[in-house]
Amino acid sequence: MTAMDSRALFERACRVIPGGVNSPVRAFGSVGGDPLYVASGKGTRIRTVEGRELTDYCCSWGPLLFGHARAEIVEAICEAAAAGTSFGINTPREVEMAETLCAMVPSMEMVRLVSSGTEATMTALRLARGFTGRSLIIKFDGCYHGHADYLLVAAGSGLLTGGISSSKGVSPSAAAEVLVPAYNDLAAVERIIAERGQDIAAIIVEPVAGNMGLVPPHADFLPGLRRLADRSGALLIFDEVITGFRFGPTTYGQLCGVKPDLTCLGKIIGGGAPIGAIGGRAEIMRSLSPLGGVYQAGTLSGNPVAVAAGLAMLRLIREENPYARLDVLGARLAAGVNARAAAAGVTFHLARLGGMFTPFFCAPPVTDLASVKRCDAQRYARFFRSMLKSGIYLAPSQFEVGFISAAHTESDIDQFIAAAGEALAAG
Ligand code: HOZ
Repeated sequence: MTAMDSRALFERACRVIPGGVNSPVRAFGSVGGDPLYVASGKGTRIRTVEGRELTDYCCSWGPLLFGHARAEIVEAICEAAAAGTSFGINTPREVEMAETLCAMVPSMEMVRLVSSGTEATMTALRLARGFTGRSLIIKFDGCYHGHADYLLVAAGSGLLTGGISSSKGVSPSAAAEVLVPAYNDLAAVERIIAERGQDIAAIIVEPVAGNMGLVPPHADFLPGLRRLADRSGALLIFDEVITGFRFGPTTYGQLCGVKPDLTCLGKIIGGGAPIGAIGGRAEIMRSLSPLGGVYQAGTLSGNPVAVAAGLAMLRLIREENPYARLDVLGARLAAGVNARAAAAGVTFHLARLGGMFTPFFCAPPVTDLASVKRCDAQRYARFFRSMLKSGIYLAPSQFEVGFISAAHTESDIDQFIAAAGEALAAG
C-alpha cells in the first residue's frame, strides 16, 4: 500500500465493510470525526497511518496489560507461529495453559479454551442450561457479555453507545428467556428468585461492570448473588473477560472472596491474541462434550499462537506483578483529573478501580445503568476530541472504560491530567 490517511481508508472501508468497521465500538458515531487507522504500537504509544503518535488508554479494550508489542509476548508469538499456526490437533501448550489458569484461579477446577469472550459466555450459558435442565437467565441491565442472541438484551458497550439496548434479529423467544434487573439491585434479584427461582439456569454478571462505563459492585451485591444462586439452584457465572487478571494475578471473584460456579475469561489471558476460556467446578465442566452432552467446539480453540501469547502474558504477570503500580497510577490519575474538574466547576467524576477508569460527565455515584444514563454524552464527545487533539486516545464512547497499562509512566499520567484540565476548562 502507498501513503495512507485515515479518512481515505475509512472511505474505502465504508464501501466494503458495514459502517467501515469490524466492530461497532471502533466507529466514532457518538464522538464525531473519522475513526483512526493504526499503523503500529509500542509500549503506551500507537502510531496512526499519518505518523501521529498517541498515548493509548484504550489498550485494545483491555488485553494489553503490559502495553503494545511487549518483547516477551511478541517473541512467544513468533516462535509459536514458526512452528505452525494451527493444527486442529492437540498441542502441549494447551495443557500448560489450562494448568496455569487452574492454578492462578482456584475456583476453576477445569477449563476449556475458545477463541473469544463471546464464545466463552455463550458456552457458559449453554453449559448452565444443560447442567441444570432449566432455561431462564438473569443478566443485568447495561452489562455486556458478547453478542450471542440472548445476551444482546438490555446490553451495554456498542449497543448502549448506539442507543439501541437490544439488538434486532434476536428472536422474541430468546429474549423472553432473559430477565433483566438493574446492576447492584439485589432486592430485584431476590424478587425474581422468589417468583421463578426453580426455572433459573444461571445468573451471569460482570463482577465489576465495565461495559456501561466503570460501575463497581456494592459490597453486598456479589455475596448476595452467590446466596440467591445457592437458594434457587441456579449457577453463578462471573463474566471476567474484562476483569480477569485486571486487578490482581487472578480473577476479581478470587480477590473479593466470592466463588462463582463458572468463570469466563478472555482479553488479558490472550496477551492481545484472540482467546477465551470457560472454567469452573469440575462437576459442571464435565458436562461438556465429549464427556457430557453439552456440545461446544472450534477449529481455532486453543490455537497455538494465541496460547503462546497468553502463556507469555501470564508468565509476565507472575514475574512482575504490576497491580500495586497500576493502582498507584490509577489513584494519581483520578486525584489529578477530579481536582481539575472541580477547579473548572464541571459536573464530572473520574471513576476508577486499579488501573481501570471512566471519565463520567455526571455527579457521583454511578451505581447502575439508570445513573450512567444521567451522564452528558455530548460533553464526553467534546472531551474525547480535545484529548485526541492533545495526543491521548480514549475509548470513543462515554459508556466504556479506559485502561492504564504497566507500560504507562507517571509522566504519561501527568500529561493526561494536564490535557484533561484543558479539555474540562474549555467546556
Ligand atoms: N468489551 C469491549 C468493549 N466494551 C468489546 C470490544 C468490541 O466489541 O469490539
